[in-house]
Amino acid sequence: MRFLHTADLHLGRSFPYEREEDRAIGRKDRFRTFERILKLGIQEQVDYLFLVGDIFEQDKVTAAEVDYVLACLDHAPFTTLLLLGNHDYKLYDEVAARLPENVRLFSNEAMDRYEDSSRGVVFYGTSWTRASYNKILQFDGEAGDEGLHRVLLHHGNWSGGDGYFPVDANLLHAFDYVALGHVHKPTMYENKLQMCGTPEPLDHTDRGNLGVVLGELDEVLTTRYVPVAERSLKQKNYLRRDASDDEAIVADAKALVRSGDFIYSFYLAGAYSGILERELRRLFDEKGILYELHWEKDLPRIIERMEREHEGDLLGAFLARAKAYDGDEETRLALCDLGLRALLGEDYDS
Ligand SMILES: [Mn+2]
Repeated sequence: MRFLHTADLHLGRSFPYEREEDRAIGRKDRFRTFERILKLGIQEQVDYLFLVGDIFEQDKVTAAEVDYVLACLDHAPFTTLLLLGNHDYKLYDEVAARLPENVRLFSNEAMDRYEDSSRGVVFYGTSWTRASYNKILQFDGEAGDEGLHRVLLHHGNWSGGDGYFPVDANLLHAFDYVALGHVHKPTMYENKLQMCGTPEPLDHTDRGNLGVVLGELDEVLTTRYVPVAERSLKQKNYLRRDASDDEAIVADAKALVRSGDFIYSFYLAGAYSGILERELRRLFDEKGILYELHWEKDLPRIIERMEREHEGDLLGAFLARAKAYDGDEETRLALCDLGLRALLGEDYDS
């Protein structure tokens, strides 16, 4: 029995880009990745595609998009085993009403069992019915499984007592493969227990060449992690001591941003420069690449210096009022930062 195992596509959502037009691209990326996963399944002639929860982002995906996904699965030459997780459980009735013949949706009422005796395998799984569960998935063993390989599909953590429906770690012995979803980082606990991770980056920590698990379960189990992501994250840190570093930073960034296959995250530390920031943004925008730019500023130190330098003028008066603003420390700092930028523009260099 050959299979592909994926989860956490969160179709309808995007990588959290700063700009709305980038988020529209990020949203599309996830559908392209879904299509690539289907293609991979066809190429690899798998018998099953495991979709282990959070395939959709229930509050962001449209009904037409759900239909599109189901139509794609309908045309696939393999069987899809689908269960819904904490981000798509509300779509249960909608999906159940439109379910293609070759898609099996695991019940959201009890642990569901699906036997494929011709391939000598039995699958267990359950869909979520709510956003969090303070219970542990348990399995008492079923009669009638003799001579069959047992596979568990589950959306939740392995072991651990969180509110996200973890699996009872003691039942590892009962299964030949445990296909988990939910945590976005791929984690191969052991060969027969795998958290596949998201196949397309969803936040700044989803690094690496993300993919899906391709496996074969017969006498033995073999699995392989196959990259499928549309884009991967590239991160670069720059330290700007003063204006004399600008030329080198721009040259380095220019040499780096060659490919649209990446999401570039630039982290700048040291002396802030509005001029450098604008120059970098213009460079990246011209190349049409997807990026984000963050300054790690030592704001308290900058504000302190500004207060000293601008005691008695308009800027000093603004800072005094902003510092007295009724909010938390982070809000006050952000307010000072925003005001300094508005009042000083490109001269806002620390
Ligand atoms: Mn989840």
